[in-house]
Amino acid sequence: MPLARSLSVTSLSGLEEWDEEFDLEDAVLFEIAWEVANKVGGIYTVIQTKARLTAEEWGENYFLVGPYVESNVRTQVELIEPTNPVLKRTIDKMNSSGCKVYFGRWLIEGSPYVVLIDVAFTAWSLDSWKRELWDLCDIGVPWFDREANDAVLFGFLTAWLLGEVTQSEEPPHIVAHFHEWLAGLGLVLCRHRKLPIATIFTTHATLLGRYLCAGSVDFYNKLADFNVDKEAGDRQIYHRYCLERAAAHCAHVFTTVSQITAIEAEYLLKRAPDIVTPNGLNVKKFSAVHEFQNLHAQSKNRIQEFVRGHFYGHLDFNLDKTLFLFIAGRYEFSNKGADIFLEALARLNYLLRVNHSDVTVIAFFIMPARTNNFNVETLKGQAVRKQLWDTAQTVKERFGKKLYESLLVGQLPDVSKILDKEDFTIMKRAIFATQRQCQPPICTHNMLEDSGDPILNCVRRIGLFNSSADRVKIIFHPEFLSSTSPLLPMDYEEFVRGCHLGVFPSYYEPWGYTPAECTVMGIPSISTNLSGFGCFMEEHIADPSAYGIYILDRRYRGVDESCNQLTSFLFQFCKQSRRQRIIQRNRTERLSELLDWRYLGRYYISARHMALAKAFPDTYMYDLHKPTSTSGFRYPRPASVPPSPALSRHSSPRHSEAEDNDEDERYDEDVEAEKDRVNILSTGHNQNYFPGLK
Ligand code: G6P
Ligand code: 1S3
Repeated sequence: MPLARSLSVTSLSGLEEWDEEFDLEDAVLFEIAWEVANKVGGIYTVIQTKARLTAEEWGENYFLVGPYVESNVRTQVELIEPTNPVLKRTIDKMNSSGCKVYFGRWLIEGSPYVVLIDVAFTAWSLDSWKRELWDLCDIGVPWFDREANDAVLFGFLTAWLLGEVTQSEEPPHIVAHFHEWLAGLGLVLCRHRKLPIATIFTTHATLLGRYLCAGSVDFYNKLADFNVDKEAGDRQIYHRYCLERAAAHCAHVFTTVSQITAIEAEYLLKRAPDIVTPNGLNVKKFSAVHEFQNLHAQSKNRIQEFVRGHFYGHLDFNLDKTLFLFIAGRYEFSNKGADIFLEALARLNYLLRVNHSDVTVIAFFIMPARTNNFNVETLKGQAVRKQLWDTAQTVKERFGKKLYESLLVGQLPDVSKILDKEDFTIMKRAIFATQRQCQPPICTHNMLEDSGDPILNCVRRIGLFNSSADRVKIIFHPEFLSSTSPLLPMDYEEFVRGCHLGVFPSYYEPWGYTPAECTVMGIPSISTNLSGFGCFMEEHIADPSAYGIYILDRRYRGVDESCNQLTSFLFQFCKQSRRQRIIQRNRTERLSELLDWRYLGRYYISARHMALAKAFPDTYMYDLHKPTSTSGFRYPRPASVPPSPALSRHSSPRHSEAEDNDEDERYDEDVEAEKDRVNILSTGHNQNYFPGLK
């Protein structure tokens, strides 16, 4: 097989240079997951964003293995003949034995090779493989669990594939990295068949953790007490749980995506991870600092347009003083913290009202639920807005024509006559069309389970119905965003950029990509100390809130107290001036390098080296005492402005409350960035803080 290269990964302050000398010349990496070229949830993001860095490191020796899903392949994968002779032989052999295995390039950054397996095509083997699984490990998979059946097929097929690769004349050193329980059986079989393969298993969320948290249990305080077999049995997921636990125990190296999931795994899967592999992102840095601020302004304008339509007839608030908050993700009402977000919004509404605030808050809930399309009232809102725009354009044209004709004959127009009766009629008709008997809708779609929907029921209970008196308005969009939507034609990234604050007060969140994505786009966010992301940021930033990373305490406080803390974060945020928001966004964006795979990829590299050394001790050595944790590394507190944005004074001596103009904002941004830079350098915190700046 062609040669692979080793890689030097960006180092940040407080961490020694990362330039691992590990000879990977005859090693090959397979990464196996159900979400390869198949978006289901967060694992897709992990694999897709990491591909570029991994492909740089492993070159032609990197292969992703996933399920063949025709609709995905049509849009994301270029099918080609296998480039590698060993793989070609393997795939041909499997295909001539009744399987359907495809080879191609996944059309994402890094264009990694993918091996895609059509599990349905081999469904005829399901019964015999299930019997084998039972004979081997006493795990019985019930016929009705479709996902588990897929996991069995996928597991046997990936083990078959890897087994064939090891049969070549000069087999390479193989590392096989399996993600999540759905791919875990392949690992168990590789070990049982004693294949010469270094194996890694990563869990992104434990099955039991997710199920237990969704119920009403005091999860984190009871972690040590759960009778795991009974709990899994009660929830009818015992067979899945066994597959997950077996994979965790059979792996040479076991990893979790965060420290909090490490603790969870230790109690629920009964194995502590060998290393934590936090999730990164593929960060694209803009060459100019202001570029992402401009993008915020552009996207915000588009959200404002939508709001103009949604609230037609009730636009009695100042859009320039309206803040857009949002929560987004899988619709797990309490796991994702939508419950306490709503409660905090009700309390915020009260605070804004009694304090006679002129700020309005619009909170978007982007969580997919079962619907049968947009509702009429919502679509009508956008149609009315469009009609008003068209009317304004018509009158403007007529007005312009009359003005032009008057100037042509050398006269100033008679302003009292320039709009005639017809113009007024057109305008009055348009205004009449904006009359509305009902309040602006909460939900943009017709919900199939309206009466049982947790968000809608909570809104009914707290009474936030988008009335004029309310300072907090709610819009529930129960579908993921798309740039082709007739209602809100924006993709997720554009939408996030246009908002002011992402709110993710999750109770169960092994990592949490949503606040991480906000950070790299320079949008502040609220997460919790029960989420992997929140804990990671708390560990690595001296004063997270100064950087727009608000971390809610859901670990040591009761629900009501956490809710009060969330309300206070929101209220403080509402009190910021535009200038303070701009400065805060600049700071938030500065953290993005911390979340870049170029930096976080090092943990995956370590896990692979560790696995190779365990599986092939004669060829590879790994110093198990080598520091791989980031402990000790911390971003310093920003120098220029006191930590809490609510208390901070403006850093420019020229400032007065009245002058909130962009010139001054720009000046402040630059002054602030420079002060922080000087501080970092002079405190010696940061020999290598910004790449290229030593
Ligand atoms: C960006 C733009 C500014 C704009 C500001 C609005 O910084 O570059 O021109 O004034 O966004 O910020 P806001 O927090 O009020 O949406
Ligand atoms: C899981 O996806 P989820 O949203 O179901 O895996 C993600 C990727 O590791 C992680 O970010 C998330 O917290 C987990 O919950």
